[in-house]
Amino acid sequence: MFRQKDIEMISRRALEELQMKRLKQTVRQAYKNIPFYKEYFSKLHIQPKDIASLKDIRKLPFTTREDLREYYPFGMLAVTKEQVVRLHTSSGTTGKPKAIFFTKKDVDRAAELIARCLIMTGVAKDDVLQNMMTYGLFTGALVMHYGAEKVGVLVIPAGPGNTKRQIALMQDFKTTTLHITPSYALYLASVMQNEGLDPQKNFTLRRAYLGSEPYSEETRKKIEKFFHIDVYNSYGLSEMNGPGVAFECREKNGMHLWEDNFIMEIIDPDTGETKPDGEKGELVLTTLYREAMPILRYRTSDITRILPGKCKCGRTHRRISRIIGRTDDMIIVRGVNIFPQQIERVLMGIKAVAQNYQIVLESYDQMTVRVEIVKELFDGKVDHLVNLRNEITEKIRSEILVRPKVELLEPGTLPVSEGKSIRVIDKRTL
Ligand code: DLL
Repeated sequence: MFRQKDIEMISRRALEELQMKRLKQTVRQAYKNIPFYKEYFSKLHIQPKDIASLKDIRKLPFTTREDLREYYPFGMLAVTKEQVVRLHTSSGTTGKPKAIFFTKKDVDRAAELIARCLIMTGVAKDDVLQNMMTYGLFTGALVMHYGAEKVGVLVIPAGPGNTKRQIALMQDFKTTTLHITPSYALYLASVMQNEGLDPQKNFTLRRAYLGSEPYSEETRKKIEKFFHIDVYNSYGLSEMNGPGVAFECREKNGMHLWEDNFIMEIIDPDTGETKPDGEKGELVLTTLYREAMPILRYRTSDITRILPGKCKCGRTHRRISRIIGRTDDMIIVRGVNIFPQQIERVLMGIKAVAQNYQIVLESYDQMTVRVEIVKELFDGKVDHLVNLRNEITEKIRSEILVRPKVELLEPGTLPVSEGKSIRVIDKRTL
């Protein structure tokens, strides 16, 4: 059984020693058991013994999504098929899926990381966690489920959708904690609002874990305010177990990335060079404590930075900032690089904006932002709609330096997805 405080408050020196020991094991295991790595190492003229310090990690090859796809289904497995007990896949938007395998120990270790995250945010045995992520090949629900059971909370395996039933479950079983995507949390808020339900009355919610898709600080605030809860940011990806890679503590000032299980690096996505702490770049992760699928220097495509300084909570694992965007999410309009999240931040900071929006790329020069606004504004008078449209247009323009066309819509007009939301419609590639 893990001793939580010991590992979370471990001195940096002891943590680095542990990382080194585990890195050596991981590299040996990958080299010995995965032909892909063996070939790669020989091409680069390196051997496991060349990894003698943490800095030497830079000698290792990157692993990319394309590599995982190419070696699908069993090519990246480091153990026999008899040893694996679970499969998850991550499909992404295009191409072959990626297969992620777990041994029994891997399942248990992933659950321990989740347990660590939950306890860190104050969860105890008397809590009730409603797990509103999709159960199935997606890691989001199952990995959380096992971790929450490890803590001993009551887990309601609700999955997403059927929002009225979700609300009934929350009331009947006195749910205290939600595990939910930000887009579904916004939708849930809109349904409760329409039903005239007040989260402060007849509900016992205390907190929510939001992750699996990007969202802004403004969205966090909006959700916290509506539900009267604490929202904690949760980051992870299937290739690294799923949720539980990095998680916010009660300070809510960036996510502690569990460095006893992963080595993180921030690189320049164009050159692959390592960037110093504090600078923005692509997050690269190496697993340190996995049996079935050790992965070296995985390029996550996620843009973030390592936050400098120590966290007040005393945990020594460094923190990453909210994910700023993905290298493959970036859109270019009129030659300007834009992350959809910049637009979301502007929208969610405007009071009259409701919960849902969509960005439509009409051409290389023109984009339309379609945004739902509160229904009281559709009262037949047009002046305030025109003013609001101008305000939104101007605020987005000053954030991204491109003037979008803005369409104001009534709540409920845009599609809601049960899994990850699709915010950008690219008509240029349709
Ligand atoms: O989304 C795992 C997960 C489930 C994390 C539940 C948190 C909660 P994938 O489907 O493989 O796995 O997608 C991983 O989602 O590379 C990020 O781009 C994005 N992502 C995940 N968490 C966050 C977050 C799960 N908190 C991809 N903020 C990652 C922004 C996130 N983006």
